[in-house]
Amino acid sequence: MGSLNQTDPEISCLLSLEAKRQKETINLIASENYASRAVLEAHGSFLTNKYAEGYPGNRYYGGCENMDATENLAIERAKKLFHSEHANVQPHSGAQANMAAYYALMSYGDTVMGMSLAHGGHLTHGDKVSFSGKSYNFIHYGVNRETERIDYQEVEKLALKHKPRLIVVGASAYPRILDFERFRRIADMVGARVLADIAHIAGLVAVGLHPTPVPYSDIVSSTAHKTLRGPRSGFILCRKEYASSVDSAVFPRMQGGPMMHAIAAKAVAFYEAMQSEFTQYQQAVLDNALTLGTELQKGGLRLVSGGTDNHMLLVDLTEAGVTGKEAQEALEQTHIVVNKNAIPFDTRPPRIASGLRLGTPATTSRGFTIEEMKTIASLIVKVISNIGDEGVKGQVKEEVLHICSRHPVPGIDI
Ligand code: DSN
Repeated sequence: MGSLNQTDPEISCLLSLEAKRQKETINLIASENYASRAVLEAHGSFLTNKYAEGYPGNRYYGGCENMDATENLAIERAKKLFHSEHANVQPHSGAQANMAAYYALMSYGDTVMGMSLAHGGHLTHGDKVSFSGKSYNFIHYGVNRETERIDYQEVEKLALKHKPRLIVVGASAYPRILDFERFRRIADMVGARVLADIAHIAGLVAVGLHPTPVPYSDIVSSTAHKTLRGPRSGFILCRKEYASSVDSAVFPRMQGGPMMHAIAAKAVAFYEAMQSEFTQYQQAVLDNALTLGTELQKGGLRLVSGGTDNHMLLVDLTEAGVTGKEAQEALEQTHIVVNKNAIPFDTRPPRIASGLRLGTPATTSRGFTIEEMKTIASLIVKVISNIGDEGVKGQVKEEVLHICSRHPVPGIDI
């Protein structure tokens, strides 16, 4: 067997093209990041060869001694990083972490509350097209029309009315602090349990730059690849009393063999997140998001909720007279990559949307400073204010390529 290039030149070529795309674009997708070379090495390793169904010390296959040690390291590091009593590092993704958490806490058909996708929640928080909406009776809460922040009074009212078995706290497009303690108090009024989904904010939580949900939640689910900068995958934290329900929900109920290469890469990411540089990185993510938001506002763009407390911003393009789809496509022509996003109370369908979601985890990993965020904000404003102007887009693209050339992408050396 030869190298990738010799064995499969087509895929090898696509990898090279993607490396070039990642190097030559400014990535403002709030849920993406660049994993380190160490994380990529573990993830791309021969650990993919090994079956290890079961848990450390209790596997269904021989030859698992190194897998046991690897998974134990990942578990211990996750527990230490998040101050949690128990961790399960086997979920393949955030959606699967949520599925396992639901299995551990509910029966099919139970009533559960979660944030509406249209207001910033996630598909797996009960959207009707997702397994979650099909399997459980979801009641959705959202943001207040005036403040565009979670309406805790509405959450309380809905909880008292519907008496859910579980309240899910977490979001994919919410730029403000989540008050986990408040959700716990509401849940306690009706005897509900709390699942905190920290997929987006895990890196900020790990270093204390977002309040931790761990003391206020029964289970915490997360991905490893967003602000946490690990491999594409999920994991679960919980109290000891839920350890066996969570573990049996993940395996054998939901998954078969764990992806040991991904678990090794998660262990590396947890280790990296314990280093002091990681705290500095997360602070820079916040500083960059704040600067990007302030500069966009100076350029005349409206931010949902008036700003950000975390790594992301939601831009309302209504007054700019441009749809999210148009803005995403125009920016992509200039090598600035973003995603269109519904804003709360959006009148447009999600495929068009009235907003853009922007985030700073990836650019910050690449070493962008607040000075560069100011430039990027001005470029975004320029493109949006001149949406059909090819000349402007050409100029912006040149500037973007120049900025990108000064910042190598971590982990990519081809
Ligand atoms: N698709 C992810 C995001 O972009 O937020 C969530 O699963």
